[in-house]
Amino acid sequence: MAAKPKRCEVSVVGLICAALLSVSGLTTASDLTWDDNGYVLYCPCMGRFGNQADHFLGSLAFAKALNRTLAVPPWIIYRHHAPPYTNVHIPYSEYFKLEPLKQYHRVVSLEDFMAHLAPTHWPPGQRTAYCFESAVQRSLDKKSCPMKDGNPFGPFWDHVGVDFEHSVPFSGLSFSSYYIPHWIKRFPPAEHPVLAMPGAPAQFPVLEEHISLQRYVVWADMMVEDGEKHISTLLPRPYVGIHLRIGSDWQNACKLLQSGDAGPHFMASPQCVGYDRQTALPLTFTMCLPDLPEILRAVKLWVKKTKAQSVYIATDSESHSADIERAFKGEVKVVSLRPDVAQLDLYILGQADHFIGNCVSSFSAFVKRERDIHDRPSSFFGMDYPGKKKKDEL
Ligand SMILES: Nc1nc2c(ncn2[C@@H]2O[C@H](COP(=O)(O)OP(=O)(O)OP(=O)(O)O)[C@@H](O)[C@H]2O)c(=O)[nH]1
Ligand SMILES: *[C@@H]1O[C@H](CO)[C@@H](O)[C@H](O)[C@H]1NC(C)=O
Repeated sequence: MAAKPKRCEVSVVGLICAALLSVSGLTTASDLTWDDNGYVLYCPCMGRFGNQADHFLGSLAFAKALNRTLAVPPWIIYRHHAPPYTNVHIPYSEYFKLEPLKQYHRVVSLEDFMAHLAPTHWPPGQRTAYCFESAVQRSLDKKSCPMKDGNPFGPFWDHVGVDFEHSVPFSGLSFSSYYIPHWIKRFPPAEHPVLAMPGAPAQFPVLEEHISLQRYVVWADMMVEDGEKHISTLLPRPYVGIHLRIGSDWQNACKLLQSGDAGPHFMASPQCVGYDRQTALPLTFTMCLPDLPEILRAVKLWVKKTKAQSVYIATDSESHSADIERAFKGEVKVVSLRPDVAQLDLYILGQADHFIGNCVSSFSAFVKRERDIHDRPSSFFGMDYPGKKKKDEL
């Protein structure tokens, strides 16, 4: 294959160029050699993007600990409100680069694994599923791992083109680091080359020790280009980015906090209250579901502190942009794109001069982790100085 161009010039043929790049970027069979230390395959079958991203970091760490290559799955996007009204499977590399992951550990995209390795090394007839004993009890036939029972399980493995012929149930194991030697002993790669699992071999939320793996999750060039274009045309700096997670599904989730006995750890909340239950700060209802006065208070505070020229609002429902504009008497530009691709919101929030997130949301957590890597400041609604990182100069 001819040497591929390093980048596309920005031009009217940009799209064509991008298409050519992605074709020449395809891994050829000869690039891929079988890893005798085996593979980890999983379905990112729990939750939407933020949950899947948390699980991805844990799975990456798990594969490395087992010294198996991670088959990086596509993201599952639930498009039930808009065409095609079904699950869409977006290759990892559409949003992020695969290459930087390799600085941490061996990876291959699940698509390349299926196209170039599976036909020879993991052919139909030899596809074994691995799952917890307890999952077998929940399966339809009570005998096999429920790999394809229900949504998103069935559509995912159908998309990948896999049926499972055998099941290996296990118990007495978990995905924490304590059990790694047990995994290695229990499933030597010579006998169990491909550990395919119905869910991520990871915990939610992401463990504290895996947060820094976010540094290997690097935006794809097309995402950067698109994101930067929006920022430079719409958002005079400095700008404050905010994540409003306030829709009806979220309102219901936050109700669980109102009883008061939920404790500080709820979904992604360890990111702001602290991972240690003994020392965790209290989690308030407002931190989960900020009302308009709290949204305005926090935005005003950080716009003032950062002398922001504009505010970017990412939202799962309402943007409250009119209220926010009014709060600044029109002197601060207020922008909300409501993009079709939620990752564009993530990108723009990641680049903001200050970010105000929702502590309980894993969508916010993605942004917070990325910003921490680059030393960009963040806070949360209902809590201006998260964690121990209280900055005196602010
Ligand atoms: N575009 C966009 N989508 C959002 C925003 N907030 C939430 N969403 C959508 O709602 C989903 C929320 O699910 P997750 O990403 O898993 O994050 P979470 O906030 O922890 O929510 P749950 O998984 O529902 O508990 C996101 O993946 C998006 O699809 C937003 O600000 N902008
Ligand atoms: C890990 O796997 C790689 C690739 O198969 C191999 O070269 C290496 O020796 C393994 N490391 C250990 C510690 O087993």
